[in-house]
Amino acid sequence: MLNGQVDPQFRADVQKGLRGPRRAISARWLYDRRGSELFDEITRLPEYYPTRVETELLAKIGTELQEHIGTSGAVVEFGAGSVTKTPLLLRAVRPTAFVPIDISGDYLRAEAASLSGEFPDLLVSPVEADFTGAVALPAAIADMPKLGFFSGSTIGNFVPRSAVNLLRNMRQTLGEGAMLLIAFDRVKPLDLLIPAYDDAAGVTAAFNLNLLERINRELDGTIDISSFAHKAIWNDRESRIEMHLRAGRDMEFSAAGEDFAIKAGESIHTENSHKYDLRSARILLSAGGWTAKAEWSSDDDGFSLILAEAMPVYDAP
Ligand code: AVJ
Repeated sequence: MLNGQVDPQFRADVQKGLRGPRRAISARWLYDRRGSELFDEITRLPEYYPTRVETELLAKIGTELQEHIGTSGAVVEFGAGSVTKTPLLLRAVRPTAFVPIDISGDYLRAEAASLSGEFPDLLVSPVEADFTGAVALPAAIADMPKLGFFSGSTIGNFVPRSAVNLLRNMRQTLGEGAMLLIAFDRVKPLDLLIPAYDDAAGVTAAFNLNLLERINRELDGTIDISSFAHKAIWNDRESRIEMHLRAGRDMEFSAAGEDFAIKAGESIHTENSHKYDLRSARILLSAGGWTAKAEWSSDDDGFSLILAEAMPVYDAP
């Protein structure tokens, strides 16, 4: 929320998303200030392995990664970076320039400031944009070899069709010949997967329920939040964890100037987190114009980083 102004897209998404019969609200609205704090807390939970495992993996593969891509050039990071993961990559690659792309200018300025201490010679050139579309990069890096970085297994938030669009746009943004280091969370036993999205301390539940708080706060909602419950379910057909908010009783409420009703047991779908095996990850990349060149996985094969290249595309066999 900027200066008390509500994002009109949030209003429209909530109006459409609460109407039913398939109630769903885009996961991007989970990340207001409070939601981002809660996600930060999630990354430190014992059950939430992705952040920890990816950080360890990045620290381990540094030298090998450098051999694949060489030094110099520009690293382009898609989406909110991390204060631990991004420096690990920059230390390994030692690029001339670093271009973080994020929708939040505040976030970008904070990241640029925190990096300038450790990397005084690095040209940091943030771009405030929606990275799901093609992005115009700063002219200063036009002639540099480029490495895209898409961490966190955030690709999993997108249904395959949107994930492919995103990968194609990344290719458009970075250009043919560019490389992309991208994280995929892997399919794994449910006794590991479910607790990662439904932790004992209830932080993920609070993260999910905060969406309703945000609707009440920003869109004058009258939702009885205590009558909703966080659910994390495995959708095997779609190979994904889904977060839902399930109504515990029949309810009527208003939000964004409209009236809504929901019955006990019905739910609002709030997030997808797709899990891949290496073959499906390669096919997804390939559909987006990227060829996997190297792969690194955690010891238990629970999480992978893939280095892909935007090679010329040949459609014929
Ligand atoms: C930020 C999209 C990688 O899907 O694991 C964590 C978000 N949601 N717990 C994920 C999330 C619930 C996270 N990503």
